Parts: sequence; structure tokens; C-alpha cells
Amino acid sequence: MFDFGEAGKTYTKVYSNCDNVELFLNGASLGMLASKGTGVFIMEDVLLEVGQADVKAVGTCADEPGSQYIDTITWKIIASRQTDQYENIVLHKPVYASSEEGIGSDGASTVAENIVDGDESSRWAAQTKNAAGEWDAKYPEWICVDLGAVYNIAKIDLVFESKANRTYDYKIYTSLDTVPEEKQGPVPAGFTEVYARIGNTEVGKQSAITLEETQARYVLIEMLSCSAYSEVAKYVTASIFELSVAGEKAEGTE
Ligand SMILES: [Ca+2]
Repeated sequence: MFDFGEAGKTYTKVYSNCDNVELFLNGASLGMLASKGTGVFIMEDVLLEVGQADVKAVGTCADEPGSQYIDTITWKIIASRQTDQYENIVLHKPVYASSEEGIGSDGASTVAENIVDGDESSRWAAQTKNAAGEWDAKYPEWICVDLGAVYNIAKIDLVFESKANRTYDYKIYTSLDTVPEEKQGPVPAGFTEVYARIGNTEVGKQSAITLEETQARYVLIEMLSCSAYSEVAKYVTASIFELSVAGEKAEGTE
């Protein structure tokens, strides 16, 4: 089984020492290809529709009348996720966070709401200092947005702070009904992990596409660690410029 990824036209390549190769798709002949002496037969513009595609190649040789050499493969064709058709469903929605810094060292706002304001230059940062005013950023931290209704999630994009090429390990959780409390603590019970990126080396903007059909009212990002954080760099807190989620309201929900 080969997951081709999306429906559409493609080419099909067959390697064979035969003189002729006839290609079949779901039992129907696509035509006969003659050898060009390269051992490679290419059929252009093979239309693959969503579902199962049984591809069969039948090779014949002039000096072996009656003999056939047959190879088959089955492709599973899935519908392409046309994520561009969906709106950003988190824009200016209510946000909860395990903590927030409030104002960054440069004087700029770092409140939680900055993560869904549509501006990739404003950011949320988790707290950086303890009650004594010492640098004391902690991991994990989390931030959660309330979509206001249940949506089908198609795609999640994140823009992390990338200063000094820092990278973050993170997880994404969803919930249909759990209202997160705005306080320091672990990811609230009731949230289900849908994505994990551990050992992340990608700096800045990245996309996390959930692999299963996911419905959610709440989308939560848990920031597990940062490459630039250490005991002597305890000012490096969880920091995200922007979260955007593409999706559409689930049918039958308000
Ligand atoms: Ca922002």
C-alpha cells in the first residue's frame, strides 16, 4: 500500500526489460507503452480518483510469445486537505494561559491575547520571573484558545520566537468541553493529545497538521522545553508570536 496523498493526475513509471508494457488502472487498460530501450516505461496523465487504485503492469516480449510479466500495486488515494479554503478560526478568540509575562524586557506587551491577534510581530510569553524578581522561566507552560463552538480542525500553524535560533518541543491538545483555568499548572484533565513534536530542530514558523479527523472547541499548545533554556539562561521562556487554526464549524453544533 502506498499513500499517494491526494487525488489528481500523475505519471506512472514501470521498470521492465520487456518490449511492451500495458498498464491497467482498476481493471481498465490505460494503453500500451513500447520500449524505448531504457527499461523505463512512463505513462503520463494517469488520473487518480479518491479511493483505491489497483495498478497493474503487463509486460510482453517479442521473443517470448505467450509469456506475460505482471506486477501490481495498490494505491490508497485520499482527498487533499484544501486548507486554504478555511478561515482562521482562532482570530481574536478568548485565550487562557498557564502564565503570562505581561510586558517583555523591551517594554512590549507579551500578554496571552497576542497569540491570536493576527499579528506575527506581537507575542505571548510565559512568565519569566519569580516573586522575588529573579529570572525563573519554567517548563512546561501552556496556552489555550476557546473557539466558541466545535470545529473540524484542518491545520494548525505556529510561529515561535526564534531569537538565537531557539527551537521548542511542544504538544497540541484538544477538548470538546473542558474550560481551562487560567493559572499555573499542568494541562487540564479532559484534554487529549493530538500532536507531539519532540526533538524539534525547526526554527520559527511551522505547521502541525493533525493526522486524524479532529473536532475541538478548545485547542491547547503545551510548551515542553526550549533549546536556549538552561540553568544560566532562565530568562528563556515559552514564547509564541502567533497561532492560527484552519477549520470549519462542525455540522450539527452551535
Ligand atoms: Ca501575534
